[in-house]
Amino acid sequence: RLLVSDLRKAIAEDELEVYYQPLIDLKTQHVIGSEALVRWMHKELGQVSPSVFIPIAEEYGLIDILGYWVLKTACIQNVRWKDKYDMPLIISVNVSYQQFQRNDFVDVVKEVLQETGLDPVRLHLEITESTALINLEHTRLILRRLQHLGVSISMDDFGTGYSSLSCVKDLSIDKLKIDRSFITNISTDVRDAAIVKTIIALSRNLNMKVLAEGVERKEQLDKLAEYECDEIQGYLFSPPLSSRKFEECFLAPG
Ligand code: G
Ligand code: G
Ligand code: MN
Ligand code: NA
Repeated sequence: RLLVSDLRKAIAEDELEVYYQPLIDLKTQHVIGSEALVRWMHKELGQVSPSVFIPIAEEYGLIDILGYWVLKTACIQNVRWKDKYDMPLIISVNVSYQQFQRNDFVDVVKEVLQETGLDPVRLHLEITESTALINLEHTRLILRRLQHLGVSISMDDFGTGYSSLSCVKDLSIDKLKIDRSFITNISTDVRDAAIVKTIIALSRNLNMKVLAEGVERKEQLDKLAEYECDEIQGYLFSPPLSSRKFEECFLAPG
């Protein structure tokens, strides 16, 4: 409960920071954008993981304001980078189920796009299967409205839910992000390799992009290249970085 009031303060007092993890085009090995990942440096506890405080924010009604702040901060940063480096990058932002269920969610996204001047085609929103399946009719409608704005939809942690195939059957998804649990042993486990190969083929056949999450080793990358995965993300290339570090490492010339 202490964390709840601390989190409330952290949101109000700017103790949160958005980190950016590069998304890499596998073929060219170029950075094509980043995923925004929120970080909290607690004054006494140090770094608190979002896997701890996001669920708290969801439980105590703080996720709307937190999610809005992340979305807006990430969009502003992306526009800044575009202006400074003439680099049109993708910005991929996680959306919690509660944000997604709000009936003004599309309006909020639209407003953030207008206020920040971000080109909607640069914004990707990540939702999980469980979020998508809470109310399939609602999801279908919301995705259509977001895509009408020009925004793309990525299915996060793909393959870990109970109805992964229903999601791709019933919804208009632009990108599958293959969960890292399938990637971990891809170079040694023939079953994992077969599953990943199949998800990549599925994406191809349904005109979706496909990204592999949690790529940490060269052997994994080689397999994914062999299977012609579009994009990768993971420690092999870079962990999530502060905006300053991201800029230094991937944008600043020289
Ligand atoms: O970055 P890290 O692996 O520590 O994140 C842990 C979990 O927190 C992941 O599931 C990630 O999707 C989630 N997460 C990180 N940032 C955000 C955010 O801004 N919004 C939401 N809803 N989840 C986030
Ligand atoms: O659930 P989601 O995919 O949004 O969560 C992304 C999380 O995965 C982030 O918290 C990020 O820190 C973490 N992550 C990113 N790359 C790697 C990686 O190569 N290995 C592992 N174990 N985690 C990673
Ligand atoms: Mn994600
Ligand atoms: Na994921």
